[in-house]
Amino acid sequence: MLAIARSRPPGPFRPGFWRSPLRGPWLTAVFGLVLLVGISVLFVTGLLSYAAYNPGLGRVNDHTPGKGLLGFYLFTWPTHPYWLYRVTQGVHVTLGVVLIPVLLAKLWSVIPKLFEWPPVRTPAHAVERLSLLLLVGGAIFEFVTGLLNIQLDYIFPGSFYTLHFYGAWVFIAAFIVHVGLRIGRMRRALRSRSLSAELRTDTAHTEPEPPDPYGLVAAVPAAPTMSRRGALGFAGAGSLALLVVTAGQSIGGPWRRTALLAPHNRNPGRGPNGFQVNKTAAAVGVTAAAIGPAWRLHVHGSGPALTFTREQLLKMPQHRAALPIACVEGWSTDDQHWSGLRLRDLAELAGVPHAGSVMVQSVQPGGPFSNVLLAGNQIHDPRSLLALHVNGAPLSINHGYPARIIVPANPGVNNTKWVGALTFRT
Ligand SMILES: Nc1nc2c(c(=O)[nH]1)N[C@H]1C(S)=C(S)[C@@H](COP(=O)(O)O)O[C@H]1N2
Ligand SMILES: [Mo]
Repeated sequence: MLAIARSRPPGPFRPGFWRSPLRGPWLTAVFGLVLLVGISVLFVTGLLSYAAYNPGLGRVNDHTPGKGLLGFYLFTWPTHPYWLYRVTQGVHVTLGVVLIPVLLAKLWSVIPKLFEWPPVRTPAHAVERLSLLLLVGGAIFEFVTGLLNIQLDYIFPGSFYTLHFYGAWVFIAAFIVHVGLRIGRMRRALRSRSLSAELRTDTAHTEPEPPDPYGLVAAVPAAPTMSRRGALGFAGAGSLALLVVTAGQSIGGPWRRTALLAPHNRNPGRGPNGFQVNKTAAAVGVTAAAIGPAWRLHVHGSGPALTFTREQLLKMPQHRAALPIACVEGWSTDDQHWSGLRLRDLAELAGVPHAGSVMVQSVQPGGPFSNVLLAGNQIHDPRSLLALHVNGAPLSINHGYPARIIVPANPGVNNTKWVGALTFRT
């Protein structure tokens, strides 16, 4: 041990290397408190997002069939209020983006600890450092996979859910241990200085925090080039800027134009079909032939299969519902006025009036999202439609012509476009 201690490498491993006079337990605790609250909300909204897919319905919807006990909290996702998923997922994605500057500031404030020497002092110290590896690694993994997913669409084909879901549990376990170990220290540190006094202190009057036993305060602090107020303001302004260019994609209305970071066309055109398209028909290989005059809807239930042309569907009683599309990527549309057939009427036609689930199949070839299971409560909600029209016009090809699913509070991905078959089961 002594030999290792003596062989301390140069550079960041030397106590004199880290010289910012701002680092200290108080500043770390302020960022830590914001992350404590924010990450708790991220975790809960993330669990809700997973529940919203109704993975309990079976293999078709469940992208993490090996989850075991981790699905303990799953429940049937409600259809009320109809904007539920728009809010929970909008908060999840927006908050995740907004917390990035705070996460970076927090990591900056503790970075000297990464270069502790000797790297391991005692077995307990080794366990603690390992838990920090899971904590920091887990945080970076969750933020990076989340960001890639919202910016580049499904860069991890089919497995984003698996990675982000298991990553979240690893991360949250390390997070809970970390909070348990540090909450006392955080509270003491927060009480050690007054926030309002810090916010009135300029650079010239900025003094280092008193030396601390944890090694955050610089051993040889440099003269300040920025106040603590400046550091908090810098991170806060970063978060605010991200909020302003992100939140509009979920809030909608005139705010949509401020969503500069939104990956999905901020200006999706005019007219009845002028709202965001996630994937175009061409992008997913839906051919003109598959949705042309030869298209049929096949409805399976208790009796022989029923087959309908679009004209036949249009002659049946049409119902209306004003519902948004809300995507797992955080963007959502404003309420659109859909009309078409009620899923519960189709269930009745199929001879399964008390249907407990329906398997929705798209004419889209292959792909993990062309088959979806919807639950009984979703079928029986009178606003759940197999939509043929939107805002008074026939669905455009990119919005799912000839027919698509629209269900209140349903994650966008389960509102299947270009539907070819429905199979109702009790
Ligand atoms: N067949 C099929 N349906 C689909 C998709 C798809 O790729 N294929 N994308 C889903 C996703 S992820 C979303 S968010 C919504 C978007 O609907 P919109 O493009 O009409 O806005 O459609 C869903 N329905
Ligand atoms: Mo989506």
